[in-house]
Order: sequence, then structure tokens, then C-alpha cells
Amino acid sequence: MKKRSTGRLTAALAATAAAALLLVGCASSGGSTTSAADNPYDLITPGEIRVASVGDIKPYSFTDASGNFTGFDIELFTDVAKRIGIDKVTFTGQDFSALLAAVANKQYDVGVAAIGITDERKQTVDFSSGYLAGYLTILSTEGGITSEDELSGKRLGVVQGTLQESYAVKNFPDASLVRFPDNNAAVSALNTGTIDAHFLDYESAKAYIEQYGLVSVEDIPSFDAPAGFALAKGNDGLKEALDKGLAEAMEDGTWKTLYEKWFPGSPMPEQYLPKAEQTSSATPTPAS
Ligand code: SNW
Repeated sequence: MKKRSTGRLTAALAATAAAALLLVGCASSGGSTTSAADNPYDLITPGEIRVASVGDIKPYSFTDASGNFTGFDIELFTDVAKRIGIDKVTFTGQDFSALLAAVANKQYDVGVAAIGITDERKQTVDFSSGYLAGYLTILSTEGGITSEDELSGKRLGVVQGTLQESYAVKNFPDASLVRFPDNNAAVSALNTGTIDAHFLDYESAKAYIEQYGLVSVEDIPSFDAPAGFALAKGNDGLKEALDKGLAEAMEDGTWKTLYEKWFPGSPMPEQYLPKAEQTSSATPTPAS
């Protein structure tokens, strides 16, 4: 009796063990259902978003005195991540020229750095919907060039891989382009007279103007390439979630609050405001 029951127990244990093995097999090989449920955004580390950014594009994205990332893009992304259930977001600085490849290779989950959405870049990565549209600015020194017409024969700085670089190649063929890894290096070169002008994003130009007493020469509209969050191609789960989170952040006024905080005095673009505010500000102002 005792013996028989032990026998049954052994058989039961063996069956349980076999079932457990089967489950392990499922999870490791055909485990897409299990892992998709645990990691719906296909993140490198489930529950955490690893972001590649740039540390010297103030006020979009930059590192503060303690080395932490902050700025409009950083706070907006962190807010959107929270809305999709991710509280842990880690930002790492990269040269801009390396950023999209690093996202495409899945070294990072997302790229956040005022990255303009273009068809060319869409060959490498996917983008969320746009969240910011503005100008590209030519920056010079007091007493330096005063218009883009004076660029001929002058040394113009650009950060490698930016829209400014491709714009300059196309539109300023007579300028001699000097490519830099980042804005800080280019602005030092401008301050020491190694280059005659630097071409960068409007709000960063404004920040350097305030810091060094530099001068804005020209603002070139870049509304056809609004900034978006970059992510690896085909990660539709993450893209759809980010788009939904972004739309919510725009509709409840969070986007506007962050815009006013980081870009004070800049003209308020209408398309990212809550719908009710778009309608009212779209109403023509009576002339009188
Ligand atoms: O195209 C603009 C957009 O309209 C907005 O003003 C934010 O900046 C842009 O996305 C352009 N940004 C540059 C680019 O995408 C430089 C980004 C950078 O320096 N990290 O190449």
C-alpha cells in the first residue's frame, strides 16, 4: 500500500516535470506569445526605454550641471513614456551622426533629439508623429556675416548628419562647409574665429546667442520636417503607443506647458495645441 502510493507519487512527479519541461520549451522557442505579452513594445529591457539623445542641443535636449538629461524633448518623451506605462527611461548622449544607426541596430529603443522626420531618414528608422516644427538658424558673431548671401567663400559650420548639413550642401554651394561632431565644438570654433558662421536649430541658436552674445543671421523654415521620436523599423507596437501618448499630451495641454517652459517668447505653433484652442486661435482676429 505504502509502496503503491509512492509509485503513484513518482509517476505524478514525473508527469509534472515533463509538463514543466514542455512549458520551458515553449517559452524559449515558440515563446512569442508569452514575450509579446510581457514586452508589448519589444524593448531591449522590458519595462525600460533606452533613449539615444544628444547632450548639447539646449533647450531641446542637454545635460545639466549634474550630468542629467533635460530639455523640451526629454521632458516630453518622459511624459509620453509614463502614459504608455514606462516609468524607467534612461538617456544616453551620442554624436548626432551615429544616432539613427544606433536606433536602427537596436542599441537603443528610441532616438530623441529634435530629429526632423524626412523620407530619407525613414529609410533607416520609423518615426512617431511629429511633435515640433520650427526653423534652422545661421549663427554668426557680432561684426560677422549678416545674410546668407555673404556665405560665399566663408566657412560655415554644420553638425554632421543634420538637416542643416544637407540644406547647406544643396543651397550654399559656394560656402566652405566645416563638419563638426556636435554644436559645442562648432560654437567654440565660431567664438575663436575658426569658422565664420554655424548652422543649427533655432532654439539652440537662441541659447548660444544668450550665452555668448552671438548674432542670428537668418532663420530658414523647416516645417516640412517636424521632429519625431525615432524607433527601429517595424516596431509598430511601440510606435502606436507613442503616437497615442503624444496625442494625449497635446490634447491635455502638457505639450503647451512644456513649450512655454522651454521656449519662452517663441511663437506658439498651433497644430500641437488642444483642439479647442486650435479652433479659437484659428478664428481671424477682427481688424480694428
Ligand atoms: O526640422 C526641424 C524641426 O522643424 C524643428 O525645428 C526641430 O528641429 C528640426 O527637427 C531639425 N533638427 C536637426 C535635424 O533634424 C538637427 C537636430 C540636432 O542637432 N540634434 O537634423
